[in-house]
Amino acid sequence: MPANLTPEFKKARERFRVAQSRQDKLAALEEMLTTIPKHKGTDKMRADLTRRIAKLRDPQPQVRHGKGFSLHNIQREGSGQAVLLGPPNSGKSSLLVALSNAHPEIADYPYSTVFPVPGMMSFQDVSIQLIDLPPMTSDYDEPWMYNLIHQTDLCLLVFDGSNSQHFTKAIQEILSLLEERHILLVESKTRGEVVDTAVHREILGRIVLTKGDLVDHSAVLQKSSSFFTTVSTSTLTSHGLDELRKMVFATLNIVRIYTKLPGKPPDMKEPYTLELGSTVIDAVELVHREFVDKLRYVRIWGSGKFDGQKVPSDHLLQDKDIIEIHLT
Ligand SMILES: Nc1nc2c(ncn2[C@@H]2O[C@H](COP(=O)(O)OP(=O)(O)OP(=O)(O)O)[C@@H](O)[C@H]2O)c(=O)[nH]1
Ligand SMILES: [Mg+2]
Repeated sequence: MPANLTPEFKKARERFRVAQSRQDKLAALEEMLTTIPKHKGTDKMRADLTRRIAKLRDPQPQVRHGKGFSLHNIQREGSGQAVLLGPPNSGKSSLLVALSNAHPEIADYPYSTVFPVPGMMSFQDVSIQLIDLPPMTSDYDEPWMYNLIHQTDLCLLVFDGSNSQHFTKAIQEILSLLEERHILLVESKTRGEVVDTAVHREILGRIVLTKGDLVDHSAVLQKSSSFFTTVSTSTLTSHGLDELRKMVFATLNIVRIYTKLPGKPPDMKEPYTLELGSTVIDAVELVHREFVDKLRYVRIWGSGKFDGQKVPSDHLLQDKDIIEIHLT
């Protein structure tokens, strides 16, 4: 299958070829990964790009503080992103370890995390990026943390559930720090609603209570549920971790779409992912930008339709729909 590389991809590849610094190389590779068409013909190239990016991103100590290189910028990956935010020692890094492939430092002393650490969490057949953050308190917060939160899809507020008498004060402290920086955590966002007012940026919020192995969480659950939907967990026993994965996926409103060729079974290995409310034409564009102009019709399986029914391009997609794209 031809790769059908886009002009943007080719430009990024040229930038990579001439890049001297590690930062420029990384930026060019990341651009290549975002502009490369996503289909079977580019599977190997995408895997190779991902490997090279990971290698460049894992900085050696001597280049860590290299000029212009920032450890605070995290490139988005996967079908959605959530940050782990909370007071010191609440168990954020432990959650990242339990849920992903990342290895942040875990310690019994506070402020053990200094830099953001990304990790990929699997849920069924999608990957969601989690970012472990340093603790946030009125004595310790840094502008880059708010920048990251500003751009994320979901804020997981992580609290030590064994510390129930301080819960309300602890959450109010974090919510007001966020509000001072014009970030408003919300239980849900309605599509079409104006979410970025001049005053606030709305970000989805959920609460994760940790250390459920130490005490019963029911008292603190009562308090936390009046703020946001809450999951009670323990990384020691793995209690609640499956529920947490499920909650993150459900909150991100991701729609998975599989593709098939006429007369062939669908490719169920790696879905394309879009946000809830996306239409058939959005999926076609994601499969290949050039397909939009060449589109004749799309047949769909799922969506409460007859199998293989032709649907208009503004048809709303549902999770796990299978589409068959017919071009002119
Ligand atoms: N018993 C128990 N201990 C936990 C659990 N999760 C974390 N811990 C302990 O709590 C301490 C803090 O854990 P971390 O994951 O480093 O907490 P953190 O929120 O990342 O801490 P900072 O980065 O310093 O803010 C460590 O000693 C962990 O072993 C849990 O579910 N049960
Ligand atoms: Mg930590």
